[in-house]
Amino acid sequence: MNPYFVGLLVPIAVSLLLQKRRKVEKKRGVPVDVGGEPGYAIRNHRFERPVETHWEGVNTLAELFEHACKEYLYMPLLGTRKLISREIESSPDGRSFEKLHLGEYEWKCYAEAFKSVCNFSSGLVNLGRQDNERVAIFAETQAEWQIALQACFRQNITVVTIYSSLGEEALCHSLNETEVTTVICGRKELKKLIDIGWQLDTVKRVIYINEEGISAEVSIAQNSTSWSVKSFEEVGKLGAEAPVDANMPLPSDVAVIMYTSGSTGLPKGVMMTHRNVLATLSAVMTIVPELGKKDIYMAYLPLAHILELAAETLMAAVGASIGYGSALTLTDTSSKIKKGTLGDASALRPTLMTAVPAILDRVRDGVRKKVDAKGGVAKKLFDIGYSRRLAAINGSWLGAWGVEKLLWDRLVFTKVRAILGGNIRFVLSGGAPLSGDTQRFINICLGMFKSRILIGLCNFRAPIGQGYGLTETCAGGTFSEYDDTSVGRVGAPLPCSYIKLIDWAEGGYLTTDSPMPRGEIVIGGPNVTKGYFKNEAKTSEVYKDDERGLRWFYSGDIGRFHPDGCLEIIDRKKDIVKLQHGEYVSLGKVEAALAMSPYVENIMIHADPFHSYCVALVVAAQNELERWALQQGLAYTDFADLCQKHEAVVEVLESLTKAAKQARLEKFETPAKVKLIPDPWTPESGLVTSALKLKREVIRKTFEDDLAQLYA
Ligand SMILES: *[C@@H]1O[C@H](CO)[C@@H](O)[C@H](O)[C@H]1NC(C)=O
Ligand SMILES: *[C@@H]1O[C@H](CO)[C@@H](O)[C@H](O)[C@H]1NC(C)=O
Ligand SMILES: *[C@@H]1O[C@H](CO)[C@@H](O)[C@H](O)[C@H]1NC(C)=O
Ligand SMILES: *[C@@H]1O[C@H](CO)[C@@H](O)[C@H](O)[C@H]1NC(C)=O
Ligand SMILES: CC(=O)N[C@H]1CO[C@H](CO)[C@@H](O)[C@@H]1O
Repeated sequence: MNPYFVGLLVPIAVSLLLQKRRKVEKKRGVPVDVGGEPGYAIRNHRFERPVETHWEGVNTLAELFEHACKEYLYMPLLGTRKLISREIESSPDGRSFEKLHLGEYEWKCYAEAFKSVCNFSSGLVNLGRQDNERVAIFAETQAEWQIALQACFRQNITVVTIYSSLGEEALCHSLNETEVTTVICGRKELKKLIDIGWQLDTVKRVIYINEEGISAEVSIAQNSTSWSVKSFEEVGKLGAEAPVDANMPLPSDVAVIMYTSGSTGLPKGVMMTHRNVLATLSAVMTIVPELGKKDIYMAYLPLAHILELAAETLMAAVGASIGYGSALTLTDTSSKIKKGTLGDASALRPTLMTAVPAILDRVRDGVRKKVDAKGGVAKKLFDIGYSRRLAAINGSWLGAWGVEKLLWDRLVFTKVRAILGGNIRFVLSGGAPLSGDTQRFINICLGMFKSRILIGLCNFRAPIGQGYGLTETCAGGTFSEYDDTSVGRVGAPLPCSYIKLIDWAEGGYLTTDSPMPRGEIVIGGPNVTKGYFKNEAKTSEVYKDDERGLRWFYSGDIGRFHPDGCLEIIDRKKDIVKLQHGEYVSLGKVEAALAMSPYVENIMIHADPFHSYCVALVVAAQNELERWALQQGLAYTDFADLCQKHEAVVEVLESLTKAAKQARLEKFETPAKVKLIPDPWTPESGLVTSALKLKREVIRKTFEDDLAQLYA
């Protein structure tokens, strides 16, 4: 026989055999017997007891950082881009945009970072900080943030974190409630502080991070407040001149009080101990493959978000490098990047990044738009490549066939990967459930086949891991493993958590449901935080200690367990409304289904218990709607006017009804009326959180009159 022929046959045969074996589903979570309220509980398949620390002899975050700095001395840790120029561009309609030209990354190594941390931490003490006084970090994600954080840990100082996008009232509340004496901030934030200065009883010191143009604010603060105002460098210098011994915390000491932007009411401060955060980091260590010195991490999400804080702390523990950027400068086409210059990802070429679903949705839409715009051969190629890969991931060996794989890689996917720098091997998505569609798209476009032994035998590695966790559980929860290519699920419990479902009879979710147990998600383990700061009532409402000494957090989310032990989030208790005739409408589910309509940029379903139908507020997708209007020859003055047109409303409603039919929604779930909104919902407008989740209460209030009209 022709030896080439044999050479071809063997891998095919082996891969077919393997494929048969793969059909036996891997168990990722297994049932476990736990205390507390009865339910159906699952643990990680590899760990019988929740893990607490991955690093021997390390029990706090302060020890962890010191340990890493001593080991990785001259490896790069913190990278920042230098600003080359700032320009103002104006568009034809008179609006102006700021564009940045940024340089290469400049690095601080572990040893240098450690020195900065020690100096800053000594400086804080020298400034006159007393025991028990808390420090707030209120700034955008940047290297100084991380240095300040580690500096506080070394002096057993509890750090209060605040979302940059929180409103004035919430900001006042958080600083006041925690009696913060020292605030570390950037320019924008200093401005906000000055505005509310008269309400801040406890603040004595402000440390500002030097940014272009901050001197104006500094001089206002110096003239009009009683604060002692110092720059970040001054404090470091103060510490270098008079070093102070470290005052290391205990594992049970509170490391961070994190104020989360609640969708209702004032934000609540979640108290996280060093042990809590360490347990989460240790768990993630076991899950992301081969995390270490070779990794470069793209840091751009808000550090006041537990996902980012945990990710960066972990990177600094394993010898990886952290390059700082921002959501507005992430890619070459990001809105603040000067045309023809590099975005953060292209300059950094990261291997790892975190993302919230909204950002991945944008990447997906961006690629789709580009491909559609090219049309012709390019689009055909993309479509074929995409479907071949989909088939390959699905387990058909042909698509994974080496040569073909390389071909598609060259032709199509290299270009897509280049958007995020070309080296991404893992994206951690959290903050909200990722749509299956986006997850599949990113998997296919960014995924890599790891060939083993023979070129034809390739293992597909999903580049995206979806986590489910909450600030209250210190981001501990579930995590989808890298070899899990299914979509729409959030994976098995992290090794630091048990996940339990308990009955929610009123909503119709029971652990005895078939084919899968369903119920409210309750999370237990060493990662579950102490509770809300100065809020006993709320804490005891959602946290419970069981008779075996384990602490549980009641998430309010509804989930179900697949037979392999992976969790799927299917609903939220708060987001289910009972209509007049007793039917339940799950707002999130309906919104996700209707978002498939091309006219929808954002959508909120509103259901009123006194009516038998629901209605929708739709932020209209300008491009699509204007294109349709053009086709129809519909005349209008501007987009706001188009959104008012009866014809446009009818068109969108029809499109929504179609999407609802496709998703097999019930009639009562399909909105009967719709209001089109021309202006996008952004965190700045306060209508969505910084993770771009809807703030239902705020939106309802803002569009009160419109909603009333829809029900009139
Ligand atoms: C750390 O600070 C807290 C209060 O801020 C205090 O209760 C605790 O005892 C301190 N820990 C150590 C090891 O000094
Ligand atoms: C700040 O807190 C104190 C009590 O700790 C309270 O009396 C005061 O009204 C609060 N101020 C604001 C602006 O919330
Ligand atoms: C602050 O005070 C200094 C000196 O008293 C003065 O030169 C400066 O203009 C003042 N700045 C502002 C913003 O009022
Ligand atoms: C992949 O598999 C799923 C279910 O196993 C199936 O529904 C889908 O059609 C398959 N897709 C392709 C492109 O083969
Ligand atoms: C706050 C909290 O729940 N702490 C617990 C963490 O886990 C250890 C051991 O699993 C418990 O002893 C703590 O009480």
